[in-house]
Amino acid sequence: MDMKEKLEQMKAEALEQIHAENADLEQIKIRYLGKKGELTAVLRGMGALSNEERPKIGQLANEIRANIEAAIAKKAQEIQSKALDLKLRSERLDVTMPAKPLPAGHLHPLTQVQRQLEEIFIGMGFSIVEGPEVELDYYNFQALNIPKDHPARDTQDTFYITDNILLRSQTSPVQVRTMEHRKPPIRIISPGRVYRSDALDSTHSPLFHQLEGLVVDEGITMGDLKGTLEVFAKKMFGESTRIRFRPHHFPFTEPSAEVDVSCFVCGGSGCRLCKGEGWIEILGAGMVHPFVLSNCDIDPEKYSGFAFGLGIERIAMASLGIDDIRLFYENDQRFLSQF
Ligand code: 2U9
Repeated sequence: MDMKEKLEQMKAEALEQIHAENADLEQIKIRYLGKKGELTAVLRGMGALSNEERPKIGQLANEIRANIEAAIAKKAQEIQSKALDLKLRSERLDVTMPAKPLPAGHLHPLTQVQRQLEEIFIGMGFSIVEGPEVELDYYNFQALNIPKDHPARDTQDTFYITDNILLRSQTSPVQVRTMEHRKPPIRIISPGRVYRSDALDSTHSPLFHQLEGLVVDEGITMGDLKGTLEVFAKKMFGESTRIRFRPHHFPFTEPSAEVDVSCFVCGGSGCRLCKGEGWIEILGAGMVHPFVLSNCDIDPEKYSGFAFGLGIERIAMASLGIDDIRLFYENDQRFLSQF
């Protein structure tokens, strides 16, 4: 085989390898074009050629080198664009697809019930007021007609910080503070955290939430209290709900009452929720004691008022059918996500 044929054959071989499916271009380059490559070896043997043939073969060899180089470059380009194509296809993204919904949380059941209560009273013209949870003994007890030696202090035993500073055991100090700097007419509710040194069990917690209400104006009567609570009960538990007042005693109201609603599960005939009673106790209320009005510089001869107080946990447990108060504070998603 003369040199020309050898070169042509080498070219054909090289091109065939380049065009093969899984061509290793780097290997092919070394094999044919490298310093110890086949083309280089052929060129080395050119000394044996005649003067006439040498430039022709030289030219042919250069052409073949250029051909192989071009074929390798073209194939490399193809491999690259094929890979890019594959990558693009596998990463294809439809930007018009709707986004995956993010799991959204919701309000704590106690907050839901608190908001529901607030809405009802706002609808009746009350405004919301808030106050400190760390209080003076004066605002939590003394101004409310509960002096230092009063037995009511036992049932509302709270956490003392000093002799005169404590965690409030009711939200009533908020109303006292309001009466001190705002004169009647007053129509407010005070929702918030309160504290009592009770052991934690299924119905007691050392931290719980209250919502209290206060109305003070000229000519406020027990009839206003009953009407207000009746509207509240119907809005909260359903239009067929009735209310019942039972005489009671609170130091800060006179007269005082505990208030029941007709059972919203059985309608009054007796069931598991109302323990066969037909009635569920939901709040305490009464006419603001004249001493309390005087303590706040409001003339009890001119003004009268009513007040009420309820435990938000108690309302939430009754209306949501929850039998253990501790569930509210454990932050267990299996519980919370049900509401
Ligand atoms: C002022 C005057 C009077 C607030 C009242 C109650 C009756 C009451 C309890 C309900 C369940 C507390 O959470 S509970 O244990 N509250 O029965 N609260 S009257 O009376 C006031 C408040 C402020 C200045």
